[in-house]
Amino acid sequence: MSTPHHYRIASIPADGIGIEVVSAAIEVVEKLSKVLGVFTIEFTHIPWGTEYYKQNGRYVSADVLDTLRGYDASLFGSVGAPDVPDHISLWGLLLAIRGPLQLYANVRPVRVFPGTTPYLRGAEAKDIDWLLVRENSEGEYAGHGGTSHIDQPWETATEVAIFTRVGIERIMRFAFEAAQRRPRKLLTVVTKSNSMRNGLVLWDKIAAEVSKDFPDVKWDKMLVDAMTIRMVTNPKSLDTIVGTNLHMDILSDLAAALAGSIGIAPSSNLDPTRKNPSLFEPVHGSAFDITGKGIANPIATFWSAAEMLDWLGEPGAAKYLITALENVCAAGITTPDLGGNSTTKGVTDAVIKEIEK
Ligand code: GGG
Repeated sequence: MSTPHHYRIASIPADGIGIEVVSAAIEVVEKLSKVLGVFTIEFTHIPWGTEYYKQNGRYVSADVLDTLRGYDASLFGSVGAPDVPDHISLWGLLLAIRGPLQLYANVRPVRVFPGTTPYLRGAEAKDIDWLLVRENSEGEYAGHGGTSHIDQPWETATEVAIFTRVGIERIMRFAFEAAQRRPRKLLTVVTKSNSMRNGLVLWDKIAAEVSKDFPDVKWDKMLVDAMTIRMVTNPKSLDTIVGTNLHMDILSDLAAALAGSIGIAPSSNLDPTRKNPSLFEPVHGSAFDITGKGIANPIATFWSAAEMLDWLGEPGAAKYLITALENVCAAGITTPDLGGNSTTKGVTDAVIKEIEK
């Protein structure tokens, strides 16, 4: 018998409900490792987040990248606190990791879980089964821009959207490959290349170039405004979707809501070259309105942990975990965001029981 592979994971719960759902996910993954016996796993707590910021004046330690490079992957919770401006917390933590570590592909699968109803008039569960691919290092999130004439009547702020051939080409190729692996082999490229006449025209141009290498993938283009209508009125026509950092940040929240709840939506921040460790996190934020109430939905983080195991080379364990999650949801053991009356602990215990079966 071969020795089980050992994985070292940085756990960064950070803020709000992130702390509750990451600790639940660690419990679940450790149980999975014991029951299956095919891998071992060790989580190391990294205390970055708003409390760290209040004590140290920064959200992450100075050696943030070297620290993360010491692990096989990171499991992240959520960032944001009521008493710190959102742009300080987001740039201090998540964006201090994604860009510099070149985690350029943010992958967000969206489908309707058993026991969950799509939030879409007339839609059936099978109508929503999408793979959203968000460019994760460029656009308005590249960090270019500034403010001048502060507090003057002519105060000016710029947010420069940066798009490079290298950046667009690598995400486009990633998206075509992802679409090619899925049964329908269908890709929609989202831009706004009518009003954004430089960067997003380059997106259209590179999409057409890259498509030549994927003759078996059927692809089309959509402007982001029209795309919101298509997602609501014709969800069946979509499969894999790729777009810019900002557009897909917005569309992935819409997609998660249409599928039933952002509480189940997972996300992988990948470096497809595998030079840097990837980071996995629920799509949702810190949700201070429900923090401490014990009702945060842990499914998005469990599903993100399953995506992490798959990425690390444990597809069997990932599938086993997803099946356990589906069975628990199908049995109606869900938190209030899905219409249930269970708690974070109730769902976690039920998933653990399902894993032990
Ligand atoms: N777990 C994800 C999280 O904390 N999100 C907070 C947020 O504001 N995210 C924006 C983004 O994903 O770019």
